[in-house]
Amino acid sequence: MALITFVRGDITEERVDAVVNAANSSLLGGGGVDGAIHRKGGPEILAGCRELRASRYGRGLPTGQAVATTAGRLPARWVIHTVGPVWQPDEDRSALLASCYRESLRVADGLGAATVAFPAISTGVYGWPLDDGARIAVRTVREVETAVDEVRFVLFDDVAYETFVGIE
Ligand code: AR6
Repeated sequence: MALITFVRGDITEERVDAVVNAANSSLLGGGGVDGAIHRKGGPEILAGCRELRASRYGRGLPTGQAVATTAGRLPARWVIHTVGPVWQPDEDRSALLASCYRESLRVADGLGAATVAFPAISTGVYGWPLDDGARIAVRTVREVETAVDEVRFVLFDDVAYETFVGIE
């Protein structure tokens, strides 16, 4: 079981082996965490994503799955891209959100990453309520069997930080 830690900050500044990106299926960039990672990490990350689109993921990365590229100029070795579900009030998509955390850690294990930073997947542009997104994130990571030593949740503001820290 990994040690779980929480910090307030910008995920692109974390010194970890792998940074998880809240991407979209296209893998070709976007706003929020995704935009920040590509801006700061530089064109090598996008080049890696384009290669994935030209090979294994011709139709894009499905929701709930994860795949790694270089981290370019970020102070990390890899970016693990995962696609969170868009919040749907009339449909329970929690299993897909839990899958993002589980699959990202499975990819991290495959890479031999010891430290992994996660953002609050789906709780921005994709509209997932923060409380619920935090509960799924923390509880899923607690239950996963992984060789990762530390899972660090990197929360962008005080509200997100307090919410994650308060999950029982
Ligand atoms: N560091 C840490 N957390 C951040 C940062 C940052 N630099 N920037 C935003 N957050 P989002 P999603 C927080 O929208 O909801 C993109 O366009 C933010 O406050 O990045 O999964 C993709 O291409 C929020 O709590 O991801 C997809 O199309 C959390 O990170 C779509 O957005 C996630 O917000 C994915 O939406």
